[in-house]
Amino acid sequence: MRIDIISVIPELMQSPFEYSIIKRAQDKGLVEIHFHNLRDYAINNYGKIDDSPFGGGAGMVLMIEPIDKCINKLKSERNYDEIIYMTPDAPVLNQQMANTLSLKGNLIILTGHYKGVDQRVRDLFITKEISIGDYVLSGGEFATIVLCDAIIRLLPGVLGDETSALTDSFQDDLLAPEVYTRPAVYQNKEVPKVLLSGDFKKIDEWREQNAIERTERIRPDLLD
Ligand code: 6GU
Repeated sequence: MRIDIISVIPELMQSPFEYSIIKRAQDKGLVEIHFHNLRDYAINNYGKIDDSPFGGGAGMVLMIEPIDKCINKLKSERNYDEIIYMTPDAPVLNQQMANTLSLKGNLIILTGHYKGVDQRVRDLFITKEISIGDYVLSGGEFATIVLCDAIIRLLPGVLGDETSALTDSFQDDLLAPEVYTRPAVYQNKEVPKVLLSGDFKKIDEWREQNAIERTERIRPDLLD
């Protein structure tokens, strides 16, 4: 997979890709991440990429020309499966969407900033719009990192144990069951006995039941 990320502040997004699972995925050649600074596609020598909204109002709007130039340069080099715009006024990311996107080859992610982008960018270039939840961030950069992480960890070969992504919370619309490790007793708090029993059929049943109970208590909406 190849992901091209277009942003006004690509620096803000670099370090999360330099550690742990996401770093290893790149080192193994399973994903390539390319950052593009929108400023490099500015319409003048002063680096202009935004302007005030027609009709008035607060904030600046990202202009269409720099985004057009950047997206079209990328599209002239390869085909893209999706051109995604990160914005709070969009469908909210869930595991199903991450699963679907993890099957794609080439993605562009346009990261919004300021008051957003000229609507014609969305109409002309964007194939999918994604929010990461019902709250407002100052820019789409952190949302972009969240989306990339959710996708990359699903790529075959990224997680050591192939089953571990399948047992995540949400893969079957249930929260993950509780987990425990040593010591078996801590300040009089005991690990559920079944987990120490060595009876794997019983353990699987307990985990399934625990997942259902936790989902009913914490996220009943998932069971609707
Ligand atoms: Cl994608 N962008 C911003 N700015 N805020 C958000 C978001 C995205 N998703 C939730 N809040």
